[in-house]
Amino acid sequence: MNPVIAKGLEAEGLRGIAEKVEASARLDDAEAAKLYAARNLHALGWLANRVRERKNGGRTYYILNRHLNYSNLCVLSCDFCSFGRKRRDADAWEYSIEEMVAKARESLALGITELHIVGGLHPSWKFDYYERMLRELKALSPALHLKAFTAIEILHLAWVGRMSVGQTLDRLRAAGLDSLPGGGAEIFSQRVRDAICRGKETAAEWLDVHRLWHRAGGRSTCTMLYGHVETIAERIEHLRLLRELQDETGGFTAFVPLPFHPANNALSEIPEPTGFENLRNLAIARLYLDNFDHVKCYWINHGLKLAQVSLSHGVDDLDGTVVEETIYHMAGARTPQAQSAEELVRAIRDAGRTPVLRDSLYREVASSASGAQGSRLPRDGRP
Ligand code: V47
Repeated sequence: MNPVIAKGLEAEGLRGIAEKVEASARLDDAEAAKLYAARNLHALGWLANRVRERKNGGRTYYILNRHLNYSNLCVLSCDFCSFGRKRRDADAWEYSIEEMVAKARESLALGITELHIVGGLHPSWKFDYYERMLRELKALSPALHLKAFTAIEILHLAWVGRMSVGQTLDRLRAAGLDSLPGGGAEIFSQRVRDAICRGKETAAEWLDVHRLWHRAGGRSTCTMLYGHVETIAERIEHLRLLRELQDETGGFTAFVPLPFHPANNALSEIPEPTGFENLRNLAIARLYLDNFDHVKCYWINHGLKLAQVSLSHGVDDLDGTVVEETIYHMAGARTPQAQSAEELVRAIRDAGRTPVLRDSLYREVASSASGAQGSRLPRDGRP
């Protein structure tokens, strides 16, 4: 081990943890708290990088995807959210299925393989609207992967359709649903939920949706929205609940931390997490979530430059081209809405990593040798 790192680990009292990491032993909550107390990011990043390289070598994944936020109308009013609107608001929107199909068709022609579809909890759409949405999008191409509806939306659709969650998932799968995105988890602690999203479904309900989906053979991602009113202990509890469900089902493909964005919401007096905070959070997630194959740094909410640095702090996935993003841009994100495949590949290569174009299940589509090959997205990623 590099003597500077060894000294840093020693000074932070992390030698025992480093030995466990080397032995691929599981870290407990007290050890996670010790990692969160450490201030030597260099040493933390080095440790997380050991795990990243053991699991994924130098490979760094990216995907040609498009996000589609079908409506910002929402029956909830979460304090952290800058996206949700009521009917009376001038900037509320709802896409018709024809508009969604047109957007998807444009992006499909440019090489995307995945649509990431999420929106508010719409006040009046019926269940069959969502089924028709999936069916008509799938009809564009059976190979187009539909990653759609957070667990919170699934619970809303179950309520709208007067069905059990299992029946809801079955119906949506039959209409074309391929996987679930990880949004809506926020922080699992009920104290925090009561403080920032009163009335939203509980941790147990969020976890149950993913459990049912995994048991039926489905895959999903999971998230943690951090950097607002939660304590470090509550972050660790959140990670523990995800790790426990992953032990049980193995259905999560990746963990995606979401740093809080404070603009235009009811928590805007809270400053956004710093770069240091974001990097150490990614590194600690990599160290603690030993049963996850992938940790994703979503470049939209971390910035591409920090995302690039994260590739040596535990991260092995940057998400994708995205094309159109509203949730973070309404909350003050200063990143572009889209990234070309060429820019992602350049960022990955410049960080000394090997770009791997992946599909939604982390199967390789084309790798470093071909770089951005396969994408016909122009340089700014937009159609
Ligand atoms: O569900 C909303 C969060 C999520 C804010 O699964 C906020 O691969 C920070 O889940 N500040 C949507 N976070 C984004 C999301 C996502 C993104 C990329 C990849 C994947 C994946 C999932 O963003 C919401 C909510 O949890 N969110 N508002 C905010 N102001």
